[in-house]
Amino acid sequence: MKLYFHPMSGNSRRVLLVATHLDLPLERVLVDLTKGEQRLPAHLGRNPNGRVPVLDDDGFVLWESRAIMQYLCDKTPGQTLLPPSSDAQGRAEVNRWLSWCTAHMAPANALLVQENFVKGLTGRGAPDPVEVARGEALFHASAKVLDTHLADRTWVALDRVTLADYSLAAGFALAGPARFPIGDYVHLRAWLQRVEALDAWQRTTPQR
Ligand SMILES: N[C@@H](CCC(=O)N[C@@H](CS)C(=O)NCC(=O)O)C(=O)O
Repeated sequence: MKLYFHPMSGNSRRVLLVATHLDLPLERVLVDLTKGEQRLPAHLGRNPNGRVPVLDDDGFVLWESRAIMQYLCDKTPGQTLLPPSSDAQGRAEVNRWLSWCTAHMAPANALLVQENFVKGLTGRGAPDPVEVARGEALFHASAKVLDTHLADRTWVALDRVTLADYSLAAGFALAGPARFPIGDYVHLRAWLQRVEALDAWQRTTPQR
């Protein structure tokens, strides 16, 4: 299986975390976002959205990071990151947080990453204070929900590491350089430290 990715992309990291956790070998193919390679015809042929990650499993091409995470689990007998459909409630619990990540936490993270990190990296000028304020307001609204949820639990869904943890934590990989206002969220920070201590996190940390 090939993964078209970029090392600083949180959406790519999400897939790498799951593949590493499941011990699935992925051939990594760099799409250099800083050079605009995601908009070249070759990549648009793989993903008309012009984004990474994209998985190619022997000609089956799949985009959208959380769909790829679930596909990798469904291909792996005995895995524990996503309950089987026979455990409807367990699976729904994980899917709840995957959907929430897509709809709420990830857009807040992405806005701050764009303004406070990507703009500088790609020479597109200073952060726009209006957009940063919008990103911070979105961030606080969602971080508060996650922090409260994590006050009395170790992992986001169920009693073990699941796709919910990897999906959400990947969005925090650039929390420092993108200046996420994370300081007050003690439960969220403690959970992030637990994820960062996992072997899959250590083995997918990009080398700068
Ligand atoms: N919803 C998509 C989002 C993918 C996405 O936004 N990827 C970013 C990198 S983290 C990208 O390719 N950006 C390129 C661009 O916007 O030109 C997913 O979960 O895979």
